[in-house]
Amino acid sequence: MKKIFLYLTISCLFLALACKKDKKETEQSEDTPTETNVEDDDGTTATSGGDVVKLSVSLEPKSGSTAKGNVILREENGSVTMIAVLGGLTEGNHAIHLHESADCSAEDGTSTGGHWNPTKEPHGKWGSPDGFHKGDIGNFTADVNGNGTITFITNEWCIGCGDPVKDIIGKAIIVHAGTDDFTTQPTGNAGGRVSCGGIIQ
Ligand SMILES: [Cu+2]
Repeated sequence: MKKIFLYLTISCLFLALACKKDKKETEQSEDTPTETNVEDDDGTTATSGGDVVKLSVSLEPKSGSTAKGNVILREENGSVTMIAVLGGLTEGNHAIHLHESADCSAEDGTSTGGHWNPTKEPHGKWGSPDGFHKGDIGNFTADVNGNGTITFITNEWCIGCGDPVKDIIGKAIIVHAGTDDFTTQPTGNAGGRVSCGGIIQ
């Protein structure tokens, strides 16, 4: 009986110590990312040499639709991230492109011109070896409530760098009524233009 008691006491002690050690390790692993973040922040300001460029674009309804939203564009270290958040859409897939001109004045959005295609390639799926427009972002899905979002990251764009094949300033973001088939030239047969926003700095 005494032996069992002793055994239990030792086991308890061992467990308690193990627990303490675990806690310490957890605390350490929680600390590590914080330190890394601080270093990252320092690195961005000290070594990148390039500023972070951020731009917000509002999209207004077109062609009698209720589709509107907001697009955040952010350039850092040679890469542009686009986050588009749309609402008021019909449920299902919608094409989203960059078009030639930031002019959204026409009721049907046609004042923005065709797809932005500075490299004069055929229309296609982004990254296709057969070619694609620099404005061929792709498709995203709107849910049953008409809300949809898409995140797109590329190093083939810039915000205000002046390079005619990269600079998205002065272009328009267009959301279409339908789906881009990535095949039909030069539009992808994506239907009417239901939402429009000019990329203006
Ligand atoms: Cu389009």
